[in-house]
Amino acid sequence: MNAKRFYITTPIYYVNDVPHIGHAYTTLACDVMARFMRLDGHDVHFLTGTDEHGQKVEKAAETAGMTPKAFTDKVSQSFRDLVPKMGFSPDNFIRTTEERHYRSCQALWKKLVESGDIYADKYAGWYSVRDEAYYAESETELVDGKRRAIASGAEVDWVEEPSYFFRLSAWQDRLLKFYEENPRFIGPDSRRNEVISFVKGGLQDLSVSRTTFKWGVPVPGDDAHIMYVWLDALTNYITEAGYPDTSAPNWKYWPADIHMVGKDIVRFHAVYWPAFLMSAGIAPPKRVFAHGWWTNEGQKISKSLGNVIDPRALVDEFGLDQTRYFLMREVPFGNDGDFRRDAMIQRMNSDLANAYGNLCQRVLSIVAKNCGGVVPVAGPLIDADAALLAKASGLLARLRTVLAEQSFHEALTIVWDCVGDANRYVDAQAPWALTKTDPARRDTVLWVLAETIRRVTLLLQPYMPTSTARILDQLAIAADRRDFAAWESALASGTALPVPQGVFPRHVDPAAPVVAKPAKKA
Ligand code: ME8
Repeated sequence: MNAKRFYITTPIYYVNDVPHIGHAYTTLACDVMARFMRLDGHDVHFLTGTDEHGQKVEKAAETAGMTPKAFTDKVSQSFRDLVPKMGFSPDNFIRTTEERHYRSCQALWKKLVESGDIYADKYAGWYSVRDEAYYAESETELVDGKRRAIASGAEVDWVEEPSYFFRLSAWQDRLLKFYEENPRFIGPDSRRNEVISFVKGGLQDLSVSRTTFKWGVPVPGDDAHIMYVWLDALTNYITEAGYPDTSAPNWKYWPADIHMVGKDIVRFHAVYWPAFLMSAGIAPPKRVFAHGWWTNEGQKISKSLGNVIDPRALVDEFGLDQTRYFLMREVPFGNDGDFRRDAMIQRMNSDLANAYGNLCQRVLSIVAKNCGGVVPVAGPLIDADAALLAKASGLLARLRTVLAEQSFHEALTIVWDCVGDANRYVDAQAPWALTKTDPARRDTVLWVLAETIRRVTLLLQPYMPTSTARILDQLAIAADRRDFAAWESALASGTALPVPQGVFPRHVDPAAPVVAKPAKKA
């Protein structure tokens, strides 16, 4: 079978510090997307990894009293450890300190030289080590009358050194044409507009090498120069595809379908990266999608405030799938969002325990108690049955549409709308009361509900892989009937079901007990 390919990437993370919620968030979004596309029959390649070069990492190693190599080995491992902890399913984990990556960067550099887009000069200007980025004087301001910084607070240093430049200014019109011809290249639209106006404002040539430190990929033929860490880092996406060997097996994945990024690094991915690639004669990625930033209980997250959110602690306290669900549900993907404990607990109790968990538990318990623990037989359907089944059946198409736009929260809203309908249907049909009066009708109602739970649960697998696996086990769905090819394989009456068990416990906050509201009724 020649499945449609889907290559999705996370940013590669700086190893100057341990993972925080921002890292977990981007990778989680990619993970949900990758799992959804796999279930939908695509040949998926999902890449994450670590960005290990540059001044920032070199300094962090120095502060830790370690060599850059030993330091990056250690911190990179903490990002790798986040993979099982968060239930991520990448196909590979790349490190920019790998040999194959040096080869790829140097090959790309040579292509840029061949195309006439690299020239030697001298850089004199401001540089932020925190952002690993150059800033124009006009973007900086004096803080306390001495140090210069940019608006986000990152300090900048004056840098004056010999440097190679990339002729970015020459790419302005071609980039604008590219955005015009590829309206889906940047999402969401607000970011697309920002990028377009930035490029329209005029592009300066970009300094792409440094001479004042050593921790990076040497410029081919001039190893006094180390490649600019962003040129090095962006290249990871094609290194993984086998570059410069375009006959490598993974090259079939290029161009990438989505680079998922945070809003702060859009410019690098949507301006510099397509310019580098086009200059080297390589197709640019198909889409760059930028998500917003989390605050913590209304406050900007920062190390100095000591309010950094450790995703591992969230999983330990609230559970893996609960954390995954909350992060994807609470904030429209693309917007900024605020992490609040009470909101987390509210969602766990109201959406998961009360609405979805309770639906599964109620239905499966009645089946166990009243139908001999087997999938009941459905008799003739009345309008209410057909309406619920039709709603559930239409979910897959709707999710395909919204997830193609990375609208992760909307997909969940759509599914929960159906869960709400199913709960109202249980109340209206009251199957428990039918045992004495009309057991055949009771069986039909329970079949309709179990089939609805099957469809809903298939779709929730990308978000909550562990809990949904348990629910699908309780519905006795075979492992090879859990992808979307099995969407129309309705529950077979007579199948024996295991004893049901609750999957989403209610959470009582020991710190500040919260009385959760019951699931909303429309
Ligand atoms: O930028 N909320 O690495 P990084 C949400 N190495 N997301 C956040 C966040 C917050 N409070 N804080 C940070 C790099 N992020 C480069 C990438 S790719 C070729 C090179 C996000 O470790 C941020 O937007 O600084 C970015 O996507 C990632 O976490 C941080 O990556």
